[in-house]
Amino acid sequence: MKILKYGIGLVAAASLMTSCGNAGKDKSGADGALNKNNAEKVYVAPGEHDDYYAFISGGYSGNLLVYGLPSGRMFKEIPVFSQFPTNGYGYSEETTPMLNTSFGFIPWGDSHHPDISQTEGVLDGRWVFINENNTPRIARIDLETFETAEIIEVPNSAGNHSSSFVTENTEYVVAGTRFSVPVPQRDMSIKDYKGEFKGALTFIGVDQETGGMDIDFQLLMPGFNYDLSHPGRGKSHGWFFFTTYNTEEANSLLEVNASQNDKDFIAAVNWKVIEEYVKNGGGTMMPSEYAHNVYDHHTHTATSTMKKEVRTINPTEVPGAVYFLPTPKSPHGCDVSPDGEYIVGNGKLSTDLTVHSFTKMEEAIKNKKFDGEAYGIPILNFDDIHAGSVEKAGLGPLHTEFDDKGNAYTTFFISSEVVKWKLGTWEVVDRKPTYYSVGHLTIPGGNSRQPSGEYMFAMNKITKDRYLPVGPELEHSAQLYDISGEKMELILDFPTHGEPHYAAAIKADVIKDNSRQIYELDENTHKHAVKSENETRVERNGNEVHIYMSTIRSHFSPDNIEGIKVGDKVYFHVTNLEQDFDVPHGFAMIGQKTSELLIMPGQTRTSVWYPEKVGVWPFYCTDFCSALHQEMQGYIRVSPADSDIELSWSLGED
Ligand code: K7E
Ligand code: CUA
Repeated sequence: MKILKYGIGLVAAASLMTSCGNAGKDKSGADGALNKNNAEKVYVAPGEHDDYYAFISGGYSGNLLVYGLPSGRMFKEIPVFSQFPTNGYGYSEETTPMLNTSFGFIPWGDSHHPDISQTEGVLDGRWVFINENNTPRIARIDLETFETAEIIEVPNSAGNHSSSFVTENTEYVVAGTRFSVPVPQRDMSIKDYKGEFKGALTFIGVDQETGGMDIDFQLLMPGFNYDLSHPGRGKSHGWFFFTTYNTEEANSLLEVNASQNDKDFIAAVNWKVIEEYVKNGGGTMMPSEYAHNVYDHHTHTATSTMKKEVRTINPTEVPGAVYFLPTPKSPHGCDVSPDGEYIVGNGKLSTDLTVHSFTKMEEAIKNKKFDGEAYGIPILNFDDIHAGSVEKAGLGPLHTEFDDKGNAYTTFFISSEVVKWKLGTWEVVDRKPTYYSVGHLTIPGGNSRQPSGEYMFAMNKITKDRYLPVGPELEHSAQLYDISGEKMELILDFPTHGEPHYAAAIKADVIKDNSRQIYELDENTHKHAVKSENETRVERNGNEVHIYMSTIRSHFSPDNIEGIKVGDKVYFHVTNLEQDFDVPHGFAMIGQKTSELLIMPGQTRTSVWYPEKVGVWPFYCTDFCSALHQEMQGYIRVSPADSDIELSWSLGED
């Protein structure tokens, strides 16, 4: 008995290894080799800069990570949907409005797909957008400041997953719902899902001057799951494509019940037609509540506005707006080739990759060759639009990116590999293992007319033995491949943070010279800013005390404050008077129940403190800013609530 058990264990272990894609194999062989030549390819000498920025989703960290390629070095974590005590985002009075929603303040988010703004189908490096899946929102990050500039909530959506992809001129950033829900929300039986729930596809207009976002319209689609999306480009500009699964409209045990249909759909949406319809007054304004949060880098303050209605569109009322392209089976990724001709749908439960032809699709639509309809939306005939299939390419296909030479690269989760294949001939050119269980992959410019042909990196879901063990969970692992030759070459492993669902990457040259070094003190219009130490002061208004404080190497002004009482509400308004690149100061107060502040040169930040204990309490600078950083400190005297100690403050007096 014992021996038999042992035998089974071995078999199970062996099959686990294969499902992890050649685990442990090839580490020093030709395939996964890190020979000297490859090491040089990723070597960025001390003081030198990387060639690319990669913006890697932080997944359940809610944030966005900035990396350099080819080195794989992490440069910054940009807080987006989550509180970030490292710099006070979501804690300071100025930034908490960024996390406001129709559900109130939400401290956390689940970010998935960053996408960089485009002009004429080419990445322009103005902004990067990213979606929040859980409490549906889209954020815009300014690539001059590398700060979150705006967050808009998406109403009538749930599991904001087929997001946030931009059209060729950033006319729209598009957000599709993964979960269909009652629209508007109401109390009803879950069992009545079928035919009653709706899937909202939201088109958010982007102001080309300011980047400001506003929902133009929401398409209320049948109650499927809308998983991923990509814009048309070139000849298919004006269209947007969304993969669907659960066209069965099951509401329980989806792993079985949503895998019944042999084919689900890619929904092809002609947004130009809908735009016209809207221009002519089409659509219905629906009462709806959603937050719109905007950060102003002159006032250094965010404001949150609650919007009250949204324009909804019934797709059956707009002729030519939406068609369904049958696609095998529960597709995940939905990717469009650089020329806009091919739409790739990867059925997770199919071994073949399905490629649709945009030209054929247009032709079939023109000839009205339909194969029935679903909820009034015409279904095209699979054979009429099918460009070709990559057959038996691997197991569990997920996402596809493209290079500049007519090749496509698809990730396979189950067989744990990236497969390179040719557009048009559909032949497999190369395959390389990834370690392990790859999700998305990124080629710089992959979602544009001009992808790069230098690097591809795979973002893996499982890390296992790739790094030194650090307990039960490891950071996810990314792998960088040189794709300049016929065969892909693995050249670097690097850890990511959170879950790197997707990444957007761009040539560093496009953005690095625009990156801001300081905020001009002259342009600081924060209502509690001080422009010099002469303006620093303390004011009492009943129980509220406002401390107008400044920082400069290496002191706070004022640094001694008396007359604060238990029961007060104390506001620290701290302005950093520095006008030098990379000289922030920090501010931390003993016992304060919020994070520190990290204040950039020329910026003002506020935190609130409720003094609870009588005594003399210190505060200090948290960022080692100068040789005398340790001297950068101060004291606050807290007296009993009924004390009559006068408010006073000083700097450099005995
Ligand atoms: Cu992780 Cu794009 Cu959210 Cu696929 S998604 S893997
Ligand atoms: Cu200022 Cu340390």
